[in-house]
Amino acid sequence: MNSRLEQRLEQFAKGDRNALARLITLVENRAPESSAIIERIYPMTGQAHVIGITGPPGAGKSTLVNRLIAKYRGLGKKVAVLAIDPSSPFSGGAVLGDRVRMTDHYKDPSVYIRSLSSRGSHGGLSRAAREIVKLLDAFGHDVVIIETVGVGQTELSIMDLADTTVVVTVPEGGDSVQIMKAGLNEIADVFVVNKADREGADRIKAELELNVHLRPTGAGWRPPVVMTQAAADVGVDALVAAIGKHRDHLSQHRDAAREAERRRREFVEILTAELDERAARALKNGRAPEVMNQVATGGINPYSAMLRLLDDPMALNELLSHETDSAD
Ligand SMILES: Nc1nc2c(ncn2[C@@H]2O[C@H](COP(=O)(O)OP(=O)(O)O)[C@@H](O)[C@H]2O)c(=O)[nH]1
Ligand SMILES: [Mg+2]
Repeated sequence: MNSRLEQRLEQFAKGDRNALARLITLVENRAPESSAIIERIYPMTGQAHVIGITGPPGAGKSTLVNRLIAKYRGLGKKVAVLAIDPSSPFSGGAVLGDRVRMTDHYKDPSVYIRSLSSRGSHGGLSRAAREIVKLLDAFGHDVVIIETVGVGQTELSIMDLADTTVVVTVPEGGDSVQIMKAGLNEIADVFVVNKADREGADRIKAELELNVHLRPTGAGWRPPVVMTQAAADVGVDALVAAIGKHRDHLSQHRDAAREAERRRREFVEILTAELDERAARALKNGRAPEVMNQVATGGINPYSAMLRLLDDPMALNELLSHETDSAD
């Protein structure tokens, strides 16, 4: 680890927001130092309550997040928000809208807001999100809110990072069948029917409640359904209460087997992702490019090339070695 990075980590530990921003950028760009950074700050993590907010575009998630920030600030809590920009080319306006809406809090030194683009990042996104959440936690935020659009596998895997997952629905979303189709049903700890000022809110609430009632109650938690009007700041206190109740439930029903499983899964995920990232970097230098060229021209079959690389200790070592003298 170079001395500039050491210095940044020291500044981070002293609460320097610029250092936090720099470290997030390194992790977001999947710099080779990412793992070393997270290893260092790991002992400081585990304090924040991580809240995931997900649901269809336009449901009012960002409006709700903005309200939640104000509520948690009112309780004296330090709050961070990680907003994952949807990759859809049609969402540009909405993303800009998010930024504008959250500017209320930009000047508050106890609020940190960051957005992470999902464009073209593929599998790297959930890893970057996981590590950014760790940085926000280690920095001393009491609450870390992750906002994602509830579509796709990546978004679902990001919600895995949350202690409490809030699924936001709206009356005009049609019906609760949509939510179930998207797999959001299973991950919800709390349901929100936002835009409760609109017609049909009672019906979707009843549908969700029926659904919750029918499903097996795992560890004894039944997701409540909270009605809100985020734009008018109605029902948000009830949402804060429901989220708090879920947190209490989690701390009273700690499940050692589940926690062990979660740690095992995290370990396997980061191990395979790190191998993948190291190999991808190594393929750009050392002896791999030559083999790549032979594969590209059809001179060697890709399986022979792969086995040759992995069976050659020198080549394997190159693939797995840790190149860190790049960017900072
Ligand atoms: N009628 C109504 N509109 C709302 C409510 N909450 C948010 N909106 C509006 O819904 C639109 C989308 O909100 P936004 O927070 O950007 O949704 P997101 O895409 O889920 O983050 C905005 O124009 C909001 O002003 C609500 O409770 N009632
Ligand atoms: Mg939004």
